[in-house]
Amino acid sequence: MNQQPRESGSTEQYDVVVIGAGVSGMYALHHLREMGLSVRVYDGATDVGGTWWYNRYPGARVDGPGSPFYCYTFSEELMQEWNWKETQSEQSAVLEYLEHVADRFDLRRDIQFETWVQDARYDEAAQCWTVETNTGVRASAPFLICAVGALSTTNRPDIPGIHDFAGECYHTGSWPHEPVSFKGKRVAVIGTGSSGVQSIPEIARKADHVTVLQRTPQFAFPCGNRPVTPEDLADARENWEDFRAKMYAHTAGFPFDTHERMAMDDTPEERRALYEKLWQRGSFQFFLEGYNDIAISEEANASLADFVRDKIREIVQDPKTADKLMPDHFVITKRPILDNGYFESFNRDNVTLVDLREDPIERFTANSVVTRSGEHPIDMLVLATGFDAISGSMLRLNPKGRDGVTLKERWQDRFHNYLGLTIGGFPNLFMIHGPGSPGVFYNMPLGAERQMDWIGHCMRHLKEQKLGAIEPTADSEEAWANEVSALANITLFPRTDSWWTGANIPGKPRYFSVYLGGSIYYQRIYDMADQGYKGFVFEQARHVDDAEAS
Ligand code: NA7
Repeated sequence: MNQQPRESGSTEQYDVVVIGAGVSGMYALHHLREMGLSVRVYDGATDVGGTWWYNRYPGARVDGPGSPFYCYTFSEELMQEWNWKETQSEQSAVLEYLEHVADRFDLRRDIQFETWVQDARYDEAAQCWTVETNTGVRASAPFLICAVGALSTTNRPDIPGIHDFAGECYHTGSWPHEPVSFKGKRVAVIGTGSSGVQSIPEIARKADHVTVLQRTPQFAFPCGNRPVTPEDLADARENWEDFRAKMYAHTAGFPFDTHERMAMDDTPEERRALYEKLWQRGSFQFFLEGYNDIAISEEANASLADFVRDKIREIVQDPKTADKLMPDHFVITKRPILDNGYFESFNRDNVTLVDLREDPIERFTANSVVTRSGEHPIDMLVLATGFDAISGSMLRLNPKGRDGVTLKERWQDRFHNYLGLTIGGFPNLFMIHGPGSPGVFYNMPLGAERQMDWIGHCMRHLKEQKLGAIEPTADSEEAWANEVSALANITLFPRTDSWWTGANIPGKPRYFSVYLGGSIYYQRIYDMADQGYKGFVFEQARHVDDAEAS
């Protein structure tokens, strides 16, 4: 294959087109270049970072298990030289890391920024994908990799009058690059997921007044941010091979131990003691090192839910406000939230909580939000309303596969796919962190590496066997769908409305679309490869490529 782009008419020719220059697309580019392939990456932003480029709202930080293990693992040198400062890195620190990766591996020369892919279409005769962009650039390649992000397509609520609101309006998922001043302003925040919970305390410290418009009360846990000490870094560096092996083996891709006890194995006193210890330490270890049946057993779940509800009552001074903040779903069945003083914010005089379940929004005016109980004058509206997650960015791209069938048509009732990587009728298209993969339930940089390595393996197989196209069979897609659902149905996750189930987007198929097998997934996808790519069908290559011809 050829490392140089080729021109055919006004269409640039590459071996692979990648859409997205976030964590996944950046690694895809690096890996494919190492394979000797010519690659072009397109991204709408002005620089690398994807999610970390867009989500620069106040308080944004890593809210999963954190640094130094929320990172790439492909380069030991990268690990050895990068100094993480905090366990729950701020958005700017993660972006700095990704910019460093782009510099270090000279990624930007193959990325075209400020370029949206508006159309992606498969040509069956030519066995290739052609993408059209908003800059007029058109490119073709046998392979298309969609690294479009699981949390990229913002969800903007359609509330009467919202477009008449004349004040400043920002979505946390596409926050301005210029500084936003809250000084002297009355701010309304819609949404109390991770973004709302992270931003509300920060906004409350600066604004004149904050009105929190809450639809669903949330469980939130102390983020437990602490400095990454020189000793932590030295340990990670000296024992990097061991840490890396542990990450590969761990169900969520982090080098942590898992707790082998179930909640009811312990007495109520022992349970509370463990919860209290984990609460004091904070961080995502609460879930990874807590009881292993919280997401499975109703009784176990209730024991933790009660503990957190008690904490909310302890922290929030006004009992009526505390009542409104009481979550009533199974704990952790919405994305667990790590907070930095969220519940304490409601003890401030300048923060008001509106419970939209009893006092719904009726409309916006030019300078207020009107709920059933009355009008709240505001200068700024912050939409912390989340994303059309996991499948939303693929649907926004809406590629056209065989016979011009669009992904929207193919995915009307369910996000049909095989191994979370490929889609029937869309040959040679690969998704990273798409539906049907562990995606958002796994260390995302590591997950991207592992999926991309498999994709590279698959491309090599096609090349060696002189095959021109690969796609899954309908049977294998159905079997995979059953496996995804069977795993999810063991748990309580499908029983709660969340962006994991698509319930946050009106009209979206409602089912739990993440593969919950954790690291077993990576064994499964390589097993399929070892069995001759079981579940796929192939077409012979119709064209001899330039490299072979020369
Ligand atoms: P989330 O977790 O989807 O939270 C969105 C919030 O916005 C949530 O509280 C929603 O309530 C609320 N929402 C959404 N639409 C509306 C309308 N129309 N009216 C009122 N409230 C609404 O998104 P985040 O950005 O906070 O977090 C996404 C992930 O990014 C996060 O998990 C991290 O991984 C990073 P609901 O709960 O649906 O009733």
